[in-house]
Amino acid sequence: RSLPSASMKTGKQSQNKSWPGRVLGKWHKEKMRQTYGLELIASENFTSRAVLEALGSCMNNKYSEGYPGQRYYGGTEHVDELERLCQERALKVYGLDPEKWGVNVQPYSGSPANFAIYTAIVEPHGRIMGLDLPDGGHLTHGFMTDKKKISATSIFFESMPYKVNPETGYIDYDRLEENARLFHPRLIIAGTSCYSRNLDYSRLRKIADENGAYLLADMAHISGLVAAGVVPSPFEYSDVVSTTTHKTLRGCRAGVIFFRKGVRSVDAKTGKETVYNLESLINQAVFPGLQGGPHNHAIAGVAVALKQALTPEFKTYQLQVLANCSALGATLMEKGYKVVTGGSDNHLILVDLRSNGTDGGRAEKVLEACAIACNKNTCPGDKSALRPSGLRLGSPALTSRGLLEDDFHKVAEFIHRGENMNPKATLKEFKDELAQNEKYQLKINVIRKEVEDFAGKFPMPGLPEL
Ligand SMILES: *Cc1c(COP(=O)(O)O)cnc(C)c1O
Ligand SMILES: *[C@@H]1O[C@H](CO)[C@@H](O)[C@H](O)[C@H]1NC(C)=O
Ligand SMILES: *[C@@H]1O[C@H](CO)[C@@H](O)[C@H](O)[C@H]1NC(C)=O
Ligand SMILES: CC(=O)N[C@H]1CO[C@H](CO)[C@@H](O)[C@@H]1O
Ligand SMILES: CC(=O)N[C@H]1CO[C@H](CO)[C@@H](O)[C@@H]1O
Repeated sequence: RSLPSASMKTGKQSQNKSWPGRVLGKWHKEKMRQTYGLELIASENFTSRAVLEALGSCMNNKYSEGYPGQRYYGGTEHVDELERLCQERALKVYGLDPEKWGVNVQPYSGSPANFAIYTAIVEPHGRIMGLDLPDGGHLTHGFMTDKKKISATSIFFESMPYKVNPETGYIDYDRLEENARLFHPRLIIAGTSCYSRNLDYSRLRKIADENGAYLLADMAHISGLVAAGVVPSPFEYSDVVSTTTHKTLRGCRAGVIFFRKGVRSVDAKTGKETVYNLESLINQAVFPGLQGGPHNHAIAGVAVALKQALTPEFKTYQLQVLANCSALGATLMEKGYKVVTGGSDNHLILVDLRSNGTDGGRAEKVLEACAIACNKNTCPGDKSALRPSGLRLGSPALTSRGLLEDDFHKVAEFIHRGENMNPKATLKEFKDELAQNEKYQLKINVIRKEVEDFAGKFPMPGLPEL
């Protein structure tokens, strides 16, 4: 490997003159960071060369407002074919019958997909219930604080969050059930960004039914695991399913919405059938409701990623993601760290650092200095969302680089060494220390160098020449 080490102090670029000019541009340093760092951010992954080629293709150039067969532009015969192929593959990956499920592959990303669903099936200021952000939910599930409505999903819709039990870290379904009876939501959202356990979809379905609410499963984080059949699928219980395509699914950045078709319910007394009309509501909400021209290059990238998701290698990968995640959690617990809920059913763990006299913010920074990327996260029971006490660690990205269980033991070792360099100081004091104290810098750099040497041994998927 001839790539230079991405030194933290200088961030020096490659001086290799024969390297194509474009890589001396802005993203060269980012490439170095990705190649020589340990990527443990649970929502990230390394997509494939084929997906990146699709993204960089001429599909980027084409305007095609509308849907296949009904466009507002000419010259769309090939993008029509592409979008139909992407739809077919999306249904196939999740084993869905096209008579019962439809799909929209145009959302630009996960957040716009969710907003489109709300505008489609919840009237303005209608009520939604999602897992609270500090408890592992997503911003777009109606996040607000006591001072301010933060997400547009809490400004344009009325949000009442549900929570995890602060003692156990598991979702408090009983309380959700009680609150739903009082709040009468139009929509319940089952989906998480930082929750290491499987969701009880059947319980959520029951709560939704009791209130005549729709159930939306936002499987953004776990859609690759669901595709491989290694975690429970939400489809059986949901009316609508949304996902991103760039997390465990390992495609490019985009969003997809699945919706039910056909009979929604049958009246027990009269036998009268109610049918879903989600197809037109959701398609219209995406375009022309919220978006203009679809990103055809992204749809191409998603179609490629979905094809890859149908391979046996993809299933092997997802099983390894689970195995590596539990190996990481097990090693950290052996070292005495507290892992929320005591483990994981999926690709991520949440480490509670409160007993360590530190917090997630400082831990994130010290690990960043050691070339380990992860993110701070609130833990169940945290008093302030501004000073989260946990660290979210995920296995998908490093598993894509070929790390196996033993390698993850080493990753845990690096985390532990980095963590032990975490001074009992404020974030600002720590940053000053890092900037000014040479002895401290040297100690950190020893770890960083070892991390870079270790990470550099694993090939980086994608376009190595770019
Ligand atoms: C990541 C995520 C999203 C949003 O995805 P973006 O592509 O970042 O907009 C939505 N919901 C959940 C649960 C997520 O984890
Ligand atoms: C410089 O870049 C070229 C082009 O990718 C590569 O083949 C070569 O090995 C690099 N040389 C050094 C010294 O890094
Ligand atoms: C954090 O906790 C672990 C496990 O008890 C311990 O090994 C480590 O030294 C602690 N680190 C700090 C900075 O307290
Ligand atoms: C070990 C492993 O899963 N390797 C895969 C990593 O991801 C790329 C695509 O992003 C695949 O091509 C590799 O097979
Ligand atoms: C602790 C743990 O879950 N270890 C697993 C790690 O991954 C391998 C598969 O590669 C499993 O066999 C282990 O059980």
